[in-house]
Amino acid sequence: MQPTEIQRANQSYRLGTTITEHLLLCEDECPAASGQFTRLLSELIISAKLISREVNKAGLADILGMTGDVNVQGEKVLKLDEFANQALIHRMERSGLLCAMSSEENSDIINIPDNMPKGSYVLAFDPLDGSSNVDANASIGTIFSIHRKIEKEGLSSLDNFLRYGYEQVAAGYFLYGSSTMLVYSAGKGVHGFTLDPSVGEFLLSHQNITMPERGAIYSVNEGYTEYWDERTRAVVNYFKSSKNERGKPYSARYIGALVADFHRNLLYGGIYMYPADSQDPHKPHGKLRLLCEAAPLAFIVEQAGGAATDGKQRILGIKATELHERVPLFIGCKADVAKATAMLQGE
Ligand code: AHM
Ligand code: MG
Repeated sequence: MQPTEIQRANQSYRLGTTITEHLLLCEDECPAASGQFTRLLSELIISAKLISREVNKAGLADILGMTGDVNVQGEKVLKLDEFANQALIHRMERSGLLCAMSSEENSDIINIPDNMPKGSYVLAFDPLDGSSNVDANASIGTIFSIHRKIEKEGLSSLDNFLRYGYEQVAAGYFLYGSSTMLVYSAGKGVHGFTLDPSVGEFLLSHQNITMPERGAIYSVNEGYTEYWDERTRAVVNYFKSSKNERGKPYSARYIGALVADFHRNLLYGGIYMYPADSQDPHKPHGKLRLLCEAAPLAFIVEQAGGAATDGKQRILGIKATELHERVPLFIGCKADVAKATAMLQGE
């Protein structure tokens, strides 16, 4: 009898296909691969393990009074999001794999110092997405987007970031939840790995993740209803009053951490929405950043058979015009996103 997908996943997890083995296998299938991409992901993984370690003891540190500005040794204690940002910058700038970085936490591009070796990739990241959830012990994550450097005379570092999302060579996220996970795509499907703390390795736990055509969950912060335009309200009302494919109402689920809301919908099927707040002068284009949030998750969702739009166009078809550009985001199962887009267009 052939094993089911779940049996295969369990077996692969128990027998321990590590992320490194997985990446090396992928390299073997691509003769042009130089190993640089594998090294880049490995550096990200080490950074994420450090972040995961700090996230896991965040509550404890608080109880022990270690989250003030200065700890008992007189050392400055970093807030978790600052720690995550610095952990990533510190490792990645020494990796020799990048020509520049951009972080949600830094207003400008982070150039690789002159005394460090440079590489041919460009990295954008949100070091700790959903960090306002830390004190409540809810899931948070790190999102990353990787582009290849454009080899052309006279280009500025900024030109390497102001690109189309479809040009990404890979994207993914680390989720610090009940377990720590890595979900990534390099353009050949979406794969999930779970950190096994006893062996200190990410093991393949979710091979080839795919989304159903329609979901059963809608995720949006409805507290902002008064800021939305009529069409956006109609879209949310549609999901509240429709039945899913099993004839049941959609469920509302909203953690308030994009990466955690996205991950649940990726696995269970659903749509996440952060619309433009047309009545809120602070968020006319919504809240989420194109380069380090919307585009990498759009890359993943499309690889899993889903879709992502800003209500007018495919997120991956938007060319960024500024580093911290914000976009409305409707992301999830293909049919749900298509319905939302059609309604937003007045169809
Ligand atoms: P952050 O990157 O500063 O954490 O902000 C983005 C977060 C997303 O993770 C989440 O989906 C959203 O903000 C929640 O915003 P709101 O509280 O407005 O619903
Ligand atoms: Mg974020």
